[in-house]
Amino acid sequence: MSETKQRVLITSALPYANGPLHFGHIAGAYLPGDCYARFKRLEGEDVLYICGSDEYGVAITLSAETAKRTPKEHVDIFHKINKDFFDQIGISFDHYSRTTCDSHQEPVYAFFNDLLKNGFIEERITDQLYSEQDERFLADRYVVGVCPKCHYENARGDECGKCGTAYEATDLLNPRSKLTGAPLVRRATKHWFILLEKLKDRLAEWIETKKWKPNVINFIRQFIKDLHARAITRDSDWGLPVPLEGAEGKVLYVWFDAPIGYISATMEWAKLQGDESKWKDYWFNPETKLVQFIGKDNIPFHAAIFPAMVMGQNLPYKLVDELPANEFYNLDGKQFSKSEGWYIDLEDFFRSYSADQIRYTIAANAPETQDSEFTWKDFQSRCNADLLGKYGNLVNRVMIFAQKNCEGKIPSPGLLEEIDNTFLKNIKMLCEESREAYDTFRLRKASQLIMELAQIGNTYFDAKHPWKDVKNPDTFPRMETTIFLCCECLKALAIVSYPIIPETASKLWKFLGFQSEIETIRSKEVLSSPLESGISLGKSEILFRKIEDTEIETEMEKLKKMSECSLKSKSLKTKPLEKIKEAIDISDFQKIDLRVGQILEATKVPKSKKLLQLTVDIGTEKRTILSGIGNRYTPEELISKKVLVVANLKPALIMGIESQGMVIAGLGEAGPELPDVPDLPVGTVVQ
Ligand code: B3M
Ligand code: ZN
Repeated sequence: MSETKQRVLITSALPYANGPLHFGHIAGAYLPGDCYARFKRLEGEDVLYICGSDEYGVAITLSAETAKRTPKEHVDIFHKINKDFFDQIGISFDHYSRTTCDSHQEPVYAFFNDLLKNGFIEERITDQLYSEQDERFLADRYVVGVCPKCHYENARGDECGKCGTAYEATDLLNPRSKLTGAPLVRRATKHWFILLEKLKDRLAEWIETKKWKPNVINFIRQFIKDLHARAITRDSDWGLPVPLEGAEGKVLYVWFDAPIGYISATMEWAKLQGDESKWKDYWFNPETKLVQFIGKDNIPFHAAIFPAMVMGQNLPYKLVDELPANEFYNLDGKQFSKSEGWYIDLEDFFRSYSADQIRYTIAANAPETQDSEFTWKDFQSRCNADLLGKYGNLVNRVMIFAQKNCEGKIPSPGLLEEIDNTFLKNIKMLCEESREAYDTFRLRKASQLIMELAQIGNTYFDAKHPWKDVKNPDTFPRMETTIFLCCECLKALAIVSYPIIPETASKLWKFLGFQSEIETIRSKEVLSSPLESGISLGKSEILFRKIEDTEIETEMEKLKKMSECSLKSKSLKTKPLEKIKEAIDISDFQKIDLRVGQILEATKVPKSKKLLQLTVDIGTEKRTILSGIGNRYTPEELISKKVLVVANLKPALIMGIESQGMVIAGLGEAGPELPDVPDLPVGTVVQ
């Protein structure tokens, strides 16, 4: 039978090799990618599942610097740690590469040169953020500041962690160094820009052909409308050097080279297969289905910027067909964070629990349409109530019964009653529904269907009471029919659950007496042909152990302690908080006239280190106010900033200038910090 196989090229976002991965990452881009790859392999498609470490960029140099390592030492460590973690949790990449691999530079330079030749890359002199204190330009990740869009205080230099807006570091308000807190100034330097606006129309047309999640499409539509030129080079010595003369000290921006990492990883895979050009069968084949699994924070680059890069170069690379983007998966309400002690020690975890237990827990609660979270209680109940109580229970009772009463073989079915036919029909229906769920990236649904399948098996077993039938020669054949159909149900269960809990499904497959490995079968064929009677069943064992309440309490206690310890060690580093001052009457408070003002002018007060003379519009009038914030803010960055002003403070003469009020500030790590009031109009009375 000659079947045409569909080529399916699957990728998961290339994780930065700058820190250990955790279950949050697994839930976003890796478990969903792996389940899809496993599902498609069983469907008999020609699957290639590619990933690798993202090793360039300032995210790496920054954490290497903090860890006092060279970037290369740093990525070598985390590439290995992350690769091992993927193995441990059963992510079945066909190849896991890294962007520092030999095959990477060539396709990246080809992209760059084509885009340059085709007029999509342009050299420009622009202002970049420069630290006078460190005497160097600081790339985006070294910069923090106020988001220009939502005014989030601690926005990163490349995109806002709160509202998700992507921008240039120079767009940030009040930019400062992430490492030292030093204020940054703008300074002119040369960089290369990709002229994304030239590809806007093509992108806009292309995106309308996609049937992705509405939130992705809506976000991208807007994103494309706002597309503008973006710098694709950085001042750094870690990264691929810009392949042009006069570009010393400049490297390609990590988001320019990283998505090409999917291609170079495939090239490396082909080389390892001994067929150097085999990667073209996937990337240059219009029939290939390219499915890219990512977390929601990576949407703009996969849905607009990288596709634009592909459109602007000359080779016939595939554009992404499906972009399953997932929301975030947290740990008990907060993001996983090693530095805050809010994480699960993976070594400990895998000593006590299995990969399938965590895979199932994540899948059953996958962050598909909204953020979701891991809690120890939920983990316990998924493992005990579902995996053990439904799945394990069915397998166990059928296997034990068949060993004892059917000579350890698959019995022959007799005449089918209505209950049997209904059971078969329901098995078939659930298999079809689960196919549909996997095919449309709905792991929550697929997990539910697995348990439904196990449950109809349990209900059927109870309803047919084979333990009674076995005792009477007249009903003995009826018992055999029951067990035969229960084995059919187990076969379907193994296939349907394999993408999510592959280790367990493989065991179950062997219990049923199959000699083949489950990953090599064709699900359609196996599901449409009945089991062979008389085949000896394999030796079965308990699939899941019960997780006791005491274990979960210990885990929860451990998590609490780790986070308290890290809080304590943090607060030791910062100074103790001041005591609350003596109580005052509301009338005392109401005497203070607090208003929102906007700084119109700012100049240094001669001979003073920290005093700035500000002209502040407080709605009713303009005031001259002196403020001791000159160590923390440059005059330029204060222009148009909104501030809180004590408007009825008696004027005071400071260094010969009359100050007509006071600007409110709190003492932060880097000096006095102005509280942010972006959303209140000038003149608003604050009370
Ligand atoms: N390394 C960002 C991230 O890990 C980035 C993804 C690259 S995919 C080409 O979130
Ligand atoms: Zn924002």
